[in-house]
Amino acid sequence: MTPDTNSPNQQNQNIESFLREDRVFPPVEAKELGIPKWHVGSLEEYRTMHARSLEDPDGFWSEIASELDWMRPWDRVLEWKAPDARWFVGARTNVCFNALDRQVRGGHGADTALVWEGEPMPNGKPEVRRYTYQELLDEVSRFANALRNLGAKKGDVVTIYMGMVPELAIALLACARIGAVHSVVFGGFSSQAIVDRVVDSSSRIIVTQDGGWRRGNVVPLKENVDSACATLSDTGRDVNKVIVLRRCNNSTSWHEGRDYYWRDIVDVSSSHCPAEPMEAEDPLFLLYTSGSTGKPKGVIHTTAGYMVWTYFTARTTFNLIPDANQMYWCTADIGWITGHSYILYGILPNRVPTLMYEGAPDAPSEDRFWDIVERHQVTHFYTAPTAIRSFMKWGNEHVHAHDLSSLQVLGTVGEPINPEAWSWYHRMIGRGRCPIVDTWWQTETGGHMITPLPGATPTKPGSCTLPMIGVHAAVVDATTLEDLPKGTGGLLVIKKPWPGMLRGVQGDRDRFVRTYFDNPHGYYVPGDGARFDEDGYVWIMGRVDDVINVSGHRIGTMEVESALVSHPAVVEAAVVAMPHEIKGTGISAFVTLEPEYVENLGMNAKSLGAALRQHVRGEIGSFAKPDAIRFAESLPKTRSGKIMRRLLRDIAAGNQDISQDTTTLEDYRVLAKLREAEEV
Ligand code: 6R9
Repeated sequence: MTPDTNSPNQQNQNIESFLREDRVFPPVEAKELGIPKWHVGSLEEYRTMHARSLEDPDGFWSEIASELDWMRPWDRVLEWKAPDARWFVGARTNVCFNALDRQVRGGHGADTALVWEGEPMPNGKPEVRRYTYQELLDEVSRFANALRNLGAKKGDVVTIYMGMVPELAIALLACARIGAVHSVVFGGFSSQAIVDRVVDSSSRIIVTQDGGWRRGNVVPLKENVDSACATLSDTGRDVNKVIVLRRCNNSTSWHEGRDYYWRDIVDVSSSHCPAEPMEAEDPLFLLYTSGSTGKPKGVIHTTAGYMVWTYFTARTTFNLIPDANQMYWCTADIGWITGHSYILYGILPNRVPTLMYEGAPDAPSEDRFWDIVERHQVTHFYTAPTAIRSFMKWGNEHVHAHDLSSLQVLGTVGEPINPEAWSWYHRMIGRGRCPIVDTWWQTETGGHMITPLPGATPTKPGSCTLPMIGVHAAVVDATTLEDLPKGTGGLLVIKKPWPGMLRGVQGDRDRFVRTYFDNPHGYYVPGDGARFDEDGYVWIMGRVDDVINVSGHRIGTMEVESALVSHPAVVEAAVVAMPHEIKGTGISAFVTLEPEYVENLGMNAKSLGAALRQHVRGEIGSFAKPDAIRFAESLPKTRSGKIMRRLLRDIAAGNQDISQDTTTLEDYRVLAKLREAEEV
């Protein structure tokens, strides 16, 4: 029997697991899990491959790339002039071709490519759609032709703002097919976020839905697009075409000549659409992500390197094997990089079916995920630590109600996983046997950078273990950039280029160079702190910049601050991270108010707090709402006027004893007042 974490001893077990972070879980035999083989079957094999990938990148990546289909071979594997890397120089290929046509041509057109499950359960039954590679190819080709008929050309940016429906996957692949650059805006973002991204990328076409399902409610996607378009048109940035998929049948307004129903344009389009031969370094997509300053930046990924990197990392990290009855499920939204790389681009070329689920993990009940695992016989389950902490809280009975014995490999991504959550995942979901791959990577890295390999790497709860094959990771001193000895925390850097690395920031060369490569060696600097332990295992210590990682979603403190300050009541705002039981990290805001709001604050603090949260939701999206707000007379600042965030972090965390150096504080009273301020 699996031990029960909800037992009265849970408290002790938790403490114990904290103290026992040195536990090591060796890999299990592939046979024991019903897997034909491990691609990388021992630590030694991993080390050999890792060494070779760094010593002979040309030879190594040529071999991997040769497994895929090319319309023209490369002349050179890599050209590197920091910070610019060009991979597979001279080659032509198409990512959509490698995801779909390749499988159809290989005689696998009738195999399952994509399984989709909707959130609502009409009459208690799940709504499931299955696409074979041939069917998906037909749908993608139709939509690609429809896009072309509406004027989309190679190089045009197509904005996609949808829920998790199969047509979202189809839209991305169709863009890739014709060489249009997709820019997916997560469906949880506000209309203002759409405006910012459309303007920054000069996009003229938006693909959306009438509405998206979320916990039984309709998210008004088309309405948000309409108000974004209205704002855009006020500034003379008209969006020419809006394609609308019907999903919820909610009523929406209609703009004749601009709006088109998905079905109307797809049904009249041919399913014949040859894949556009793309240059290796042609952009594949933009994906906006938060940074420490200003507006989110559009990370640019290109064609060949990203394709090879996601294909290789997906296969190696998850041990994907075609024809082995695998069913791979990543619970992320395609609106984030995890969905781009590990629902679609990395999985489809590996010819393992990918499962997509539309809704929330607790809709209609808290066992929904386990119900899906059981019914679809899921073998690979990839999720975020935040989700795992929610499952723990919801109780083990939801897990016990289902047979999860199909599971082979478990994964986590997005934030550090605490050892208790790791242990629970391992015991309750993995039956104490399934390997857990804790994958560290970023929007900018395209794919996994530091991760265990399930058949090779002994795991330690809380460590993302060893650098991926092809990755030269180091921990250096932030000022000298010298390698630090094992055990010492410092700045994580990647010393050499890898195929999936970002190639730029949309429209901002300077920001690209400054943010990631601001050092004489051309090291890539991800913005995370880390340390190596005595076995060379990496322990991520969190962001070193002003980025907060909430439930695995990156949010810039500046973004939330500017959203708050744009509210009429707010004079000044400072936003810091605070510990949060489920989200890992929450958002804590300190706000000073206009005088007329200060007067009646006593009575209205709660409602003003609610209004500010609503305002942030409108400016960015629901997930950026502060968890705690404190109203203050003033904020602690240095003599040069810098807000002292470290002090605020201490107050937000509820640390009573603030022992940090406060001698530069302009006004000591400010601190005392802040500590007394009530949290709303
Ligand atoms: C894929 C993704 C990237 C940031 C990254 C780091 C944090 C991601 C992690 C992790 C510890 C892991 N992060 N995976 N921290 N362990 N396994 O999440 O991309 O949204 O760009 O976030 O997330 O801080 O810098 P992205």
